[in-house]
Amino acid sequence: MLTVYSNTHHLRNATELVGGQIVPSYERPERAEFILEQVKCVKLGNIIKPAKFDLKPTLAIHDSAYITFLQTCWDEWLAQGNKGDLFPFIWPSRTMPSKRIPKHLDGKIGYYCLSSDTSINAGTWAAAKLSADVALTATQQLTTGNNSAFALCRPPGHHATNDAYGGYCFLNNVAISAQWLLDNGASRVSILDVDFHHGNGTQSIFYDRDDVQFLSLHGQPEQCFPHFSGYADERGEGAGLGYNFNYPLAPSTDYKTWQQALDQALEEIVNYSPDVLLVSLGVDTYENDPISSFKLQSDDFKTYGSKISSLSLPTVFILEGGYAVEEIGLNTVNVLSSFEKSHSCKGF
Ligand code: SS9
Ligand code: ZN
Repeated sequence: MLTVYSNTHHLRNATELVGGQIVPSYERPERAEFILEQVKCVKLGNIIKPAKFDLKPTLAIHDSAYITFLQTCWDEWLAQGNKGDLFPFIWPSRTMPSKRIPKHLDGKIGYYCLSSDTSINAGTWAAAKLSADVALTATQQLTTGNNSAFALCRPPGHHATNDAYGGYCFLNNVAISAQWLLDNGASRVSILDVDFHHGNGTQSIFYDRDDVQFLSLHGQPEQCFPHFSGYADERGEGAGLGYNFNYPLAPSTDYKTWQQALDQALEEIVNYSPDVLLVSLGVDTYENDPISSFKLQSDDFKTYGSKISSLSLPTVFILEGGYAVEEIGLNTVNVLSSFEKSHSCKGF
């Protein structure tokens, strides 16, 4: 399987508010380095650099004022005389809804941000844009004779909505890729999100559409981030009703139970019969993940990699979360290499 990678992800290296202290974020450069090392170690396949895309595919998913905000907020923060990373501190709320977009940075950032775990600093916008380019380049491979590819990208994307960032995500890489496919010959795309956290951003972007089917296995929102979406009764709306599938699972779910949910999701994908499958590949379902609580073991990632390959669909894996950095390479590549071992399909 081909991997798309660029070391410019290093531009994203920020802090996080953990336990009342500002510390290096769990979403750190080492994550991608450990995965790259393992991709090379098992000889997964060629490693190519991302192509450069203009903003068109990004603006097909994201609000243009939101993109302008991401491009300019760091300079605005510096111009105010600040030195540290940029965090939000006030949000619209139930009694104070966001009818207007504030002009002051303090207000704007609350408007465009959904969680305070994600700070912004100098390289953030450039890295987020490059991460989307990595995902798009991997996706583009399906139109040039490859039947699978891996986007080794960071920062991740699945929590980012049309106009909000958070959960370490700025641009929704998988959503941008799905839209690119629809604009380049696909009629139906399925997105399977196996990250521990609910892909709230991806869900919200395609909630009223029937050309993208979204399925997510995740920790139940009563207990797990992002807390305000991911319930099983969120099935889509309007034309999208019946095309959104959530499988919320108890915090300490083991592989056996997780796989039962995966089997249900795979059945729905077969019923939908998409042209392409995109996998939001987060390996924070691992038993030793520092911020998640499922109990998957390293070999379980192999088992589900070959299950996904049994769909026989052109497939792009797009990296999302996974924070046990020492084992992130093994777990990620276990999915990819066992997928590859049994995968065959008609080209897209
Ligand atoms: C709050 C932690 C919030 C959650 C980040 C979600 C990871 C995305 N104690 N951070 S894959
Ligand atoms: Zn996650």
